[in-house]
Amino acid sequence: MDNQFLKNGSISIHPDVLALKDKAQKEGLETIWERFAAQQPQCGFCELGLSCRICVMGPCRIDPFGDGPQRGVCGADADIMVARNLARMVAAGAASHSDHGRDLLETLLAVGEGKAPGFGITDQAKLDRLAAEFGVAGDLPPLPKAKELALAMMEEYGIKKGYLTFTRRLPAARLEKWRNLGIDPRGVDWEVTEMMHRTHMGVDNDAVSLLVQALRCALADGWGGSMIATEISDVLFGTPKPTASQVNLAVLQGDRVNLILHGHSPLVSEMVARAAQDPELVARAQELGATGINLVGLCCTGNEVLMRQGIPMAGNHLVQELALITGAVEAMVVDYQCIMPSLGDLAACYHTKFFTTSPKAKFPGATHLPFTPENGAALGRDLVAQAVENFARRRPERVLIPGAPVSQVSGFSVEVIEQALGGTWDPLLNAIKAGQIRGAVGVVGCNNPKVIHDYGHTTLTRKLIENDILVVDTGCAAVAHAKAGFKRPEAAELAGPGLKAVCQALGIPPVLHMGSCVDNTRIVNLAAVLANALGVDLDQLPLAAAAPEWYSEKAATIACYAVASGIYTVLGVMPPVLGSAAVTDLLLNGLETHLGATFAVEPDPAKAADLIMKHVEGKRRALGLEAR
Ligand code: SF4
Ligand code: MSK
Repeated sequence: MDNQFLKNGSISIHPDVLALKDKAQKEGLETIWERFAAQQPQCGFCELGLSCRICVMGPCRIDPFGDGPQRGVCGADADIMVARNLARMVAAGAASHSDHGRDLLETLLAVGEGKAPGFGITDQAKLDRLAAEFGVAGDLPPLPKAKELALAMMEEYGIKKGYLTFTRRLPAARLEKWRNLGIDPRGVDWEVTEMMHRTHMGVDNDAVSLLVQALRCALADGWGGSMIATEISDVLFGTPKPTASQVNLAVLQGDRVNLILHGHSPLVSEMVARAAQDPELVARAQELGATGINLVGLCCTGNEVLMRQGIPMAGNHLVQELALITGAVEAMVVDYQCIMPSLGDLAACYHTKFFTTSPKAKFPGATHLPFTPENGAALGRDLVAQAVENFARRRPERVLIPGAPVSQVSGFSVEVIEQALGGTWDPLLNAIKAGQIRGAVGVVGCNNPKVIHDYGHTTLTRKLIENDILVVDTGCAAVAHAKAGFKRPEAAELAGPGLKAVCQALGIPPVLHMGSCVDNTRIVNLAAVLANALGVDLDQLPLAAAAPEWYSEKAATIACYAVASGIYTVLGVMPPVLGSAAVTDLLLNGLETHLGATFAVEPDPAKAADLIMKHVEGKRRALGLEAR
């Protein structure tokens, strides 16, 4: 893999990131980039997927050049090893998202039972729609209805007879493809457990069979656990609407108490957001010399509160350590996923308090204050109060907040896009048919120190919008795009003439923010809505997905459910599969016949844009639309 950071030392396209990296160096502090360099050269067997430590007869490795061992101790060959490793990545990603979804359900259940003070039903219309979808009696009052819906959705996790309820949102042709391949997802936990079982030593030893189950497991996430997380977050906290806010490290403020919300779940962060408006706490902050309390987000918890509350976004994955290195953070509150284990040590180098709040996620150097639906409101207040009291310990001479905030508009849920179009999908479909908008692409996923920070996202997206392709985004990619200014309505000027005209007519930017990692389900939902409106399957639409800087197991799962849903997906970082020609070929070519979509891998984002544009034009041609 071509490693730009190791080649020329570039770490990021952003001056504020570079300024804080310099500060870290001057202060003798290590960040992800030093640790990444210290790991070089990374293990070649592992990079190819040719190492295995599934059992203690190993660890084993296979020599890709053929001079050394060609089988593990148990007899597993390269195909089995690579397929098992990839399948376990997908299972871990599905488990992570879906467990997040389960936490939302536990809270919805507690709300329904009157045991979660501070929480309530914010989007009653969505509760009603979901209740109807899950067969809950329509005439129940809100709280019993919430309880019954939570219980019905919990069934989606178990040994469900029949297939996951949300899959009914898809065209019949897609479900038939899944049935033919044997990948219609059953219970979420069932698919994850079966994946772990099959990859135990001596169970499923056929690479194709393993990968087919990996797709099924990913679908149980995309059309199960993750979709539950998205939908129930909307019920509890509101379906996102276009909200003006700001992005950059400079959303931290020198004269206010700064509290960062980091991770993925909205449960604690929503309670913190409410507590931060408590006049008593604001008055106490002022008594201590601050002008107020400033909440900011990071990563996907940041996306959750950005979309619903307009809380500004400090940055994405690679920025989390640098946010503490500003020296201006009174408290960082985390839940789970993508939180670096280094943060506790780093916080201790400053006055920053580092709080963990999930009973599932403890960290070194953290103060652990576990969340429950019952204690959420009180916990939110306690966290803000502790941040406020910590303001007095800040050392102004160690503070550096570089750069300036960039404005952005976020929060384009499927419901809001439909409303903006006048309650019908026709204007969007007509713009696509007329070629004003060539197609749409979800640019999603993480940062990875193997790629210059945000270079992949911004280069790819700039080229797509210049060529009249509408971009929707989530996760860390969304932060990169916002920092680049793509999420201001004025960014329509950056788009090609067709897309620019549509954006200007609707007053929207050419890059629409659809949320956090679990909210990739909004993107596949949107694809299903458009496919249903046109009476075609998803793979026939001029759509694609890309994850130019992905790093996580969850991203691998998202990519798998996107492809299995019929969406061509381009990865910017090679997954560890090159050790098996059979697995690589299956992913790049073999899925097309069965699913109408494949993976591609292209580290150069400009070339990735070319691949996507070619794909989009090919789909247009096949639909009988004008094509370039
Ligand atoms: Fe080695 Fe097989 Fe055990 Fe893997 S499962 S560690 S290849 S013996
Ligand atoms: S936070 S999974 S680095 S997008 Fe969702 Fe960002 Fe990727 Fe985590």
